[in-house]
Amino acid sequence: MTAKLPETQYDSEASHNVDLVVPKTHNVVVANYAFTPKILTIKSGDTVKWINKDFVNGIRHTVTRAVDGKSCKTRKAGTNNFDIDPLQGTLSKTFTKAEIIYYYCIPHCARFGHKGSIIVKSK
Ligand SMILES: [Cu+2]
Repeated sequence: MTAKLPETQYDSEASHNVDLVVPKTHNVVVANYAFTPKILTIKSGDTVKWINKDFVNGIRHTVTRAVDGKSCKTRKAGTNNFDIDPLQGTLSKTFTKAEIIYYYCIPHCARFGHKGSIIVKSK
């Protein structure tokens, strides 16, 4: 009779295998002129989905990339703005490299401090 490892031991091994890590989707709720969570930490390969809860009231928000976390006016040169789709009220974007992304909402940043950031960590 051959020896067989218990099932639980197989599960334990698998959970420690980095190659099996599945990319996640993180939701950011956009409501009341705020991004929640305001600062989100993710891993490279993960997707962020912004959901505009104010869309039902006809309020448009944008997710616009900034140079830093202080400015409300500067779009980062050479990068796409990833504005929320005005028809759907949601936006999904996958981040593939370790970096810090600062973003803001064009109509509400200066008045309401409507901005956020994403910290992308390497896998
Ligand atoms: Cu806004």
